[in-house]
Amino acid sequence: MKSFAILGLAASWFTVVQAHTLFTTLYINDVKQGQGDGTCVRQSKDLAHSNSPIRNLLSDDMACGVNGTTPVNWFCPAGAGAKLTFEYRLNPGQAGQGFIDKSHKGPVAVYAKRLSSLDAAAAGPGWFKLWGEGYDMEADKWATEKIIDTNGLISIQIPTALPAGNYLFRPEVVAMHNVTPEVEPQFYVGCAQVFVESSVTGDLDIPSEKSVSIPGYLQANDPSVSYNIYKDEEYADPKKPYPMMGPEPFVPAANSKASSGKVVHQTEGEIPDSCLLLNANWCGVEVPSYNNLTGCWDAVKECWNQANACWAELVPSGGRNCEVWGDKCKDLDAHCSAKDFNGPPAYKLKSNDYPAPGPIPAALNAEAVPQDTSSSEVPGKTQVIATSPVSVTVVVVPTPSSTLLESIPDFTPRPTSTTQSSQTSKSKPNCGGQRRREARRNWS
Ligand SMILES: [Cu+2]
Repeated sequence: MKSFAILGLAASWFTVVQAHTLFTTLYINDVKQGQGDGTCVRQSKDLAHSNSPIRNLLSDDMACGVNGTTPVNWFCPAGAGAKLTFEYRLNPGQAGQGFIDKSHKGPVAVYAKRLSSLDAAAAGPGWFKLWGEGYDMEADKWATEKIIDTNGLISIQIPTALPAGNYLFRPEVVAMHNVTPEVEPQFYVGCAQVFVESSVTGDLDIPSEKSVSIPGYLQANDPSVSYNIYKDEEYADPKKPYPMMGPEPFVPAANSKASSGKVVHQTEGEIPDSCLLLNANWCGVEVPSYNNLTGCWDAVKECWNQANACWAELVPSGGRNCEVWGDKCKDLDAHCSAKDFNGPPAYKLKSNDYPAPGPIPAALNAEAVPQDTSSSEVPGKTQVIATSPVSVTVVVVPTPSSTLLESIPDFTPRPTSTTQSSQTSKSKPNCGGQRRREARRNWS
């Protein structure tokens, strides 16, 4: 019964067939965040239309996509000057099928907003652009075509002078192919939740002309919105330059006075240490220890409860690790059903991750990051990551992570009877928090 219900759910995220796109996966310094996909990423809860565009310029969905005003559980930590990479997928639940249909030509940009709290509003004022590109007349390429070349991966560098705190980073892909006076472009936007760890503290002062409200920053009759790629570009002679959407990018200036000298670390919204396996923003935790059949059944029940919670939180990027978790529950299940109860089965959890669709590209805004010659702390754009005083290796699970969990040793000792003993009471089912915590310590 249970397996049947889960299979039904599992099938539903494969039904997206349109040639659109969705931001599913965040990388920090070339390392995929979390396991499965979608850790620290806000995705639509409408699985069947998850890669559909937003067309209403005045909708709150313009900020972080459908359901994007609701935060997800965690903020991924990134050091000052870290590289963020956003992976877009044509088919959100299946990697490697491309970025977007090639007919979908238009500009690409990345915006950011500092949040005053974990659940501060995404929609509204406070957004600024980090980088953007429209139509490159010299190369005769739209920004979307360049992102097709990088397999749907868009990288930017976090400006080194950005004060520490919680941020939304918002990639924006726009398709202009349908634009007419009556039809607005298609917007494919999403948000990554990131805590920027930095020794720079204090206010973020964005010049008013570079600080925008989303929605509100674009109007239907803006030249950037109503541009007709066929009339103005393909069939015009000479071609009409594309006026880029939105404000000019903002790069906060380095200010040595703003640096406290001490790196501010994350204190809320972190991925808990107790997480054994992640799928997007769900995590499985250790089930209670047991040493008899009753306890075994309780552990199985708890295991399935967690698996059901994983499926209930299913995101468009899929539930591959919900399956992994459910498979482990099946192991437990079979074990309890055994004629001779033999204690918990061996512990083996292996995250089921897609590899990146291609090499992680360089940051597109690299040359916009200013050099600060007055401070030795921020040595300049090419060295920022390597010599930053901020640790940028605060990473939950490297990718591909498939071997890491597997390498965690099996649980021992296995109890051989149902009687209480000091040895058997230490035995746990297949979900071992301590070992995972140790493993994570070793990785960082
Ligand atoms: Cu489309």
